[in-house]
Amino acid sequence: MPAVVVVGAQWGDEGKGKATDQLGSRVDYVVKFNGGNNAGHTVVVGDETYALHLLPSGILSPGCVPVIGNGVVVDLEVLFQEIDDLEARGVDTSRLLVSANAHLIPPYNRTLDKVTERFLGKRQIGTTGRGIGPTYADKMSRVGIRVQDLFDASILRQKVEGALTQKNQLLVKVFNRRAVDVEEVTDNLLSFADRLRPMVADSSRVLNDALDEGRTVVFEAGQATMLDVDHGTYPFVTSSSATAAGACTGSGIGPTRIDRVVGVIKAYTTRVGEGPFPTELFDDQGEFLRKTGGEYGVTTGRPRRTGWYDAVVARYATRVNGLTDLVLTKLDVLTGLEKVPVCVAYEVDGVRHSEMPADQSSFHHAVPVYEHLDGWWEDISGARTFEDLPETCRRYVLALEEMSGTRISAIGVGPDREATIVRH
Ligand code: 2SA
Ligand code: GDP
Ligand code: MG
Repeated sequence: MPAVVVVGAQWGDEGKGKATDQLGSRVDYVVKFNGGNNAGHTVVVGDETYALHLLPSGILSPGCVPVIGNGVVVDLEVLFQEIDDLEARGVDTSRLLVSANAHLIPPYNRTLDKVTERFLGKRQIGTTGRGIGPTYADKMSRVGIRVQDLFDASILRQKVEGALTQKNQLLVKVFNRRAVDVEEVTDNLLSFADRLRPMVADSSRVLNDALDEGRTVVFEAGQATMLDVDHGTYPFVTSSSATAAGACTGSGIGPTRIDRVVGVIKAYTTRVGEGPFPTELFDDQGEFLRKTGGEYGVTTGRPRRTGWYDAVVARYATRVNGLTDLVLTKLDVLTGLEKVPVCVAYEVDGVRHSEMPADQSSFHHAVPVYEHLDGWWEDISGARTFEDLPETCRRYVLALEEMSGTRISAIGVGPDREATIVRH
């Protein structure tokens, strides 16, 4: 399996961190290709629980080279804090590579993210407030600051000045804030340069060479399909390409190099932040999923919105990512339900849609059509083969597989690395 892309098939927090970490022991490179420290991946290794935000999950596998690709936005303060925290716990982070073309999140973009949200009022996106949106906006507007700019103080100062010409107008005149000082920002960014320098690489070249040598590379997406800036529930999305195609632009490899695209999908659905969510629950069952599944944001601690599995979303994710297989996670959370509803289609103004409606208003008004599958009571957390699962549980998995249009190659039955069933 030389080049494998791992993406979220719903609205995030499907357990991509665990899925990537599991592959990590058999791979040479793990590449983060989009997003920044808005991501939150919890990985449980034995008695230790790690919450990763900016670093790729491969950082936890000895022998695997973690790479921050050019498509990532990097907050240097967070990067070094995360490195220090892991080192203090005995994790070796010395192999980390950072693309020279990755963009930096300057402190003023964190401020802008938060004040913009406040000004949006009812139209808020519910961002993580980490400066992600403003930094990708800068990249597209060509006023972004890149990793390589840190190594030429004069260029860096010019670029910060260029960006602040517009932003200070906005901050002062619209948001009633004080203007940001060019020298202060430049000095802050430069203070990280010496520590960053040894990690900086031409990551596109490193990865293409590695693939030429037959090495295995995993490309790990942050966020998920339904939060992708092009294919998600725009404008309630993140600002990067979280679908499989993002692995190419975000790391500098061509699409012909990719051998496998794994979609990670929960046995139910969650979403953090605002935006449409057809199968959302507002009752005790929603609370049951939140409590049992521990559905709280890894980065912000926000309670996640919860709902049933949505096969329309699964089929859509299969299509826009070209999934080769699905990893179904958190099946154990559903134990103890008499019936498990699964959304098989939507009804919009009396019309049945079995595929994702192409227009946003229909999706906002979509009413789920449910099939009620039989539940199971047995504790499944010790199951290690498909046959270990109770019959109704097996039928649930096979029904999801049939509805979602892709083979389910692995099933998560608990947070631990070992709590996984691999189907051959
Ligand atoms: P942003 O900050 O600009 O990327 O926010 C835009 C939308 O994207 C959503 N988003 C996420 N959704 C789920 N999980 C994410 N990571 C953290 C986690 C989230 C947390 O793993 O738990 O801790 O709250 C993540 N990151 C961004 C966000 O909610 C907005 O809807
Ligand atoms: P990510 O953003 O997709 O990496 O996912 P998060 O780490 O934000 O959220 C997934 C959570 O589910 C984490 O706390 C994982 O430890 C946990 N998890 C992953 N797979 C399973 C599983 O199969 N069962 C249970 N119970 N928890 C799981
Ligand atoms: Mg997460």
